[in-house]
Amino acid sequence: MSKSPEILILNGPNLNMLGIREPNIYGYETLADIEELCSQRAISHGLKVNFKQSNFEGEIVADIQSASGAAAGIIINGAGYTHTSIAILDALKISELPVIELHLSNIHAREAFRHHSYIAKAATGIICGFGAHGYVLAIDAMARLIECAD
Ligand code: CA2
Repeated sequence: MSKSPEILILNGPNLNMLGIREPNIYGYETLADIEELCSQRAISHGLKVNFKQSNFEGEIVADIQSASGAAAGIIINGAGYTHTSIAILDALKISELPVIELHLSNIHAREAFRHHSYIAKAATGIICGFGAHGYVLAIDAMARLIECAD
């Protein structure tokens, strides 16, 4: 039996606090709840997920570099680094993998500094504003992208 293709799901700084603070913006689900949601959805597409969170920019860059050859695509909620990190943008471009940018909140309905995303320049598409369900939507979209790439 052939191995299930892997999707790397990256979560940036402070997302380890989900479900603990600011549920009015980010919802009540914890990151562990979201990981479980993702694993189940991936299985339904014959995929598996490598689900990670880091508070460190360099670690996220290293994870993206490791994905080349190992993962079929990257879903990334870069959190605060979305709006600041050229290093993460460069790593995503270098990977040459399909990328989906994801946010729990609708960043365009929030403060002006959240309206610009560096990650968007490397992304096939962006999902934002659907809370934890956005991760499910992103996996569905990635499954379609990977299928099309075959
Ligand atoms: O909406 C999103 O998913 C964001 O990526 C979340 C980031 C924010 O900087 C982006 O503009 C949009 C913030 C993540 C912080 O996570 C928290 C979790 C619990 C409580 C407070 C913050």
